[in-house]
Amino acid sequence: MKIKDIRVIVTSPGQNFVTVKIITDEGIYGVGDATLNGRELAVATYLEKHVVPCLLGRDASRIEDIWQYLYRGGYWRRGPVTMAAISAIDMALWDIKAKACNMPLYQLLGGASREKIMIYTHAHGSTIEETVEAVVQKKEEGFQAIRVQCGVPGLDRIYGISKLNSGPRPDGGFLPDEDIWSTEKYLPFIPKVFERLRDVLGWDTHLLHDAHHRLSPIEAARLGKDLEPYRLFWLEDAVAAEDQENFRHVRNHTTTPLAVGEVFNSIWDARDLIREQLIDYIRTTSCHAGGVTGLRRIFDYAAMHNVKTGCHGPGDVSPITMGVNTHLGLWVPNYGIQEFADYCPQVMDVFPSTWTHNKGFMHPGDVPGHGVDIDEELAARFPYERAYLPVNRLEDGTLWHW
Ligand code: EZ4
Ligand code: CO
Repeated sequence: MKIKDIRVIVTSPGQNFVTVKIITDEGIYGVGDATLNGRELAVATYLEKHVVPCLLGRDASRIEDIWQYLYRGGYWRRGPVTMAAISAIDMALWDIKAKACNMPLYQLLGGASREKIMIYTHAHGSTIEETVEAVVQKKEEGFQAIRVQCGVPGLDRIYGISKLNSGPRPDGGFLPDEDIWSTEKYLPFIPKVFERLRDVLGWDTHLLHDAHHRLSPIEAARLGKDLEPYRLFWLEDAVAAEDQENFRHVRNHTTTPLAVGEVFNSIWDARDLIREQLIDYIRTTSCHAGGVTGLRRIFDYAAMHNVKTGCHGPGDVSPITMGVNTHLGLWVPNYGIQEFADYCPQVMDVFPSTWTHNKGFMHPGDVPGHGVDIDEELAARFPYERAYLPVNRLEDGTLWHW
């Protein structure tokens, strides 16, 4: 089965998504997600100009060889743009292989280890009471795990959830919005949010929190300690993790479980964290860390070291990534949880999907392949719009982590 054509499709049904569609000479096709929020066109160009020409005519069944060809063979290894491109090709090839075998992807991986996978949703508010209300509502919808973010008094935005842009520029595009941050205001406040939540909810709901890389190791250690009484499911991105050593400091001081990895794009980013058991959950996701092939390798390595999975699943990765992650989650022995931010109906119309969610759990469906497709005609009606994640500054103007 030879690769006959590869299309790179950029569409913006409310959010920019980059999709790869690989078509074989036998008529079977597969799709993969190459979305990299705020840098979409870099990946699309990388694919169109540098990857697609090398793959036309190749045997679509040789997934591992193509992965190595693009990773080792490209000489310039890793990096978010390269790895998003490799991820999308890999997902599309696994989709093709599973369709050719007439099996859902999870069967090829080794079959289901569970009936359904637990997901967590998001809830936030600008005050504690608003936040409590939002969390209670998600609980009533049936979610057993909820990520909670709350506005900090004195800061005008709820951090870590913004998708806003600064408004249209004269050319119709957008530039990054700017947030303001104060660790001094945040640190003493956040434990109060969880204290109140435990008072209202009791102990049978999993609560998660995302610090979005904003703390120093000793600040994160303090937060982890202060949150211990409220038994979080995890504290996410407590510190920036370019330096994996940062996590050792946090780990030494707290029993609050730690999760990191949404910005990682290879097993090397997480090697020390996993090998030394400095984290509890690895958050790499299929469209950024090498597709099925990349994640499978990271997850097996994590399993040897008591680290569970907790894939990134925000609204700015496409439903294809959600589908692939759900197959991986149904199979992987060391499953932890899957983030699920959900999509607006318009996005789901562009990406018809067999995965379903119900009362806090997902299933990938049982059609051959990974079960997610793209409606190209509909996608063409939503052209790319330049958009960015916000940037973040301290109150004195210093550029900070977003
Ligand atoms: O900032 O998806 O856990 N989820 C998150 C997300 C990420 C965005 C980055 O594109 O932290 O909101
Ligand atoms: Co996060």
